Amino acid sequence: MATDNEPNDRSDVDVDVVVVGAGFAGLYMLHRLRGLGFSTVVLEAADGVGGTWYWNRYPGARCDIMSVDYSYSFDPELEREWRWSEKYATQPEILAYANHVADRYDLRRDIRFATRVERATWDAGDRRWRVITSAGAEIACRFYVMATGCLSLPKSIDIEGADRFGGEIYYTHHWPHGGVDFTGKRVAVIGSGSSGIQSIPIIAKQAAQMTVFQRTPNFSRPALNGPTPQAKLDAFKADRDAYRQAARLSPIGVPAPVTMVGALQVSEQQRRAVYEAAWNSGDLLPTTFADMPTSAEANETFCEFLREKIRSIVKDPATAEALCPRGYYYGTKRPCLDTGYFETFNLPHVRLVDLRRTPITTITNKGIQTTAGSMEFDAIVFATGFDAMTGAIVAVDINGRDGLSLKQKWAEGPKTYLGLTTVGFPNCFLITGPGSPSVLSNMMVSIEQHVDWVSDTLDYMRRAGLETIEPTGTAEAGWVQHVNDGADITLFPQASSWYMGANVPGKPRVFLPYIGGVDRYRKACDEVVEQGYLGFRFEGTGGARCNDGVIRRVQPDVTIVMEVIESLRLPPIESMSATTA
Ligand code: NA7
Repeated sequence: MATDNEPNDRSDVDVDVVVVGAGFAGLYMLHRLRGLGFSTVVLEAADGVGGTWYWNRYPGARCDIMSVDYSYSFDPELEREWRWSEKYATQPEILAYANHVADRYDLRRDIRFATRVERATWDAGDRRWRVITSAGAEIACRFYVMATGCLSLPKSIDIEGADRFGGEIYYTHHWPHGGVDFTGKRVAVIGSGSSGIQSIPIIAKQAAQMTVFQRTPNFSRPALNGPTPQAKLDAFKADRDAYRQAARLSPIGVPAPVTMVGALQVSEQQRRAVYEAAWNSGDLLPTTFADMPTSAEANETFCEFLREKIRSIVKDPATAEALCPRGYYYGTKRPCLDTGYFETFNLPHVRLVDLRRTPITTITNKGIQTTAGSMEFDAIVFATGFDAMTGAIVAVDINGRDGLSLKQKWAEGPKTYLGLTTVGFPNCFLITGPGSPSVLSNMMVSIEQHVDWVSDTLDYMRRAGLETIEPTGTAEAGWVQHVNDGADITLFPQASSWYMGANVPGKPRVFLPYIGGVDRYRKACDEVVEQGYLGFRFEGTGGARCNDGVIRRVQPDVTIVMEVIESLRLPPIESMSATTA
């Protein structure tokens, strides 16, 4: 890893763009903006690049989208020179890739490391953002880009007594760089999401005793990690461009067959064959049946198949039953891929505590107390998740036009146009923000699409002499409605998931990502541009204009129905009256 990361630069500067975050989104954003000749500063809280892959160093951390897919596509040379060693790369390998990219494109010189953004304020007079960093610097910029990731702000530990524990405490999202040796220790892990499911089998191999505190059981299937499947490599090598394009035009950002067949349209035998193939695919998002996200009855057939698998693996029937997910439908909470997760519960030194039956009452100096009694531990690992999608954005004190605070604006749930912009915050962009496919897709594909859209927009504005861009209220309201309508025809809103904000006490229950698919979403973003930036208002020295409109619906055949409500061409700024300002 490079060591020339410059921490805490205190100098005040004035640049075209400030980007917050040096994860995969921030790195590519910087690369694109530099290529277009925009002066750019990236502000990063960590002392290295990689974002989520910098922080989440827990044992077993790896991606669960195949690495061939979970990598940049913007430069064929980069693709040619980088070889992933496994189908699902480990966190160290993904972090090495992020560092390779930072070095290869000489990105570090524009990144201020160990620098947290504390406040960003729109200065309407100057038409610039003023960004205050933890180092005390003020950076002025025309455009402000939040590339802060969807799962980057950890959820506060909401368990009584957590600060009383006298033993070792670890958080999967903030793991010690030197690793942890659990040999001979009595270890508790709280949480059975992806981080828990990936780390528990590995920690269990070291620990003398291991106790898993599970609130909600999760659906998980074997990752079957190993070399990248030859068929995938062949398809990729045969025609790289076609492969990448297929990913961009797929529902989830990974080339995969799409089915129109419903689970209840086929015989039980045929259904089982599809489910067995899914189980043996080692693929997070295998193609099963078209009605899986929308039909409770169809979805339940897969849920029961997966429960049967758990029962067939876990020897103790009571433990197996406690591990069986119930009360929500497959996919409506983020499913997992694992390596020996359920098998771990067959080990004699591993036990499961079902918090639905015996909730934690408090954490004590020596361990954890549930309604069933107290247990003592040497170490507690918190794998309790994130304030997803909005947490990291509103953690920064962002103030837009007329002093409007983003946190206040989003108090009842995020409101965006395309998940990219929000009314009241001119020249502010969100990479993979709420209301975009983001976490329901291969993040790399969604990141590249957003970064390209923002870069192209900034380039267009410069050429057209436009200084500010902001969505209209009509466009934003229409998009929010469209995002909600999409979610409401699925089973997703029924689950208490982080997609719904339900994991964070007090967070409004709103479906956060866009469920219409990467393909339709891309089409919508492209159409917005083709229709003269439908739903955006621009101002600049050359005048102001607004093509107000709304995306009415995105049809299944990927046509977008858009309606232009009114097209306004406003006079140059110098002569603009209060009604047009
Ligand atoms: P997740 O998926 O949000 O999992 C967090 C887990 O911690 C989940 O099982 C939670 O149960 C559990 N949790 C959270 N708070 C508590 C309390 N107070 N008591 C007991 N259990 C609790 O986060 P991950 O880090 O595992 O994964 C995040 C994403 O990263 C993952 O989806 C992939 O996209 C990669 P709950 O389900 O809320 O009942």
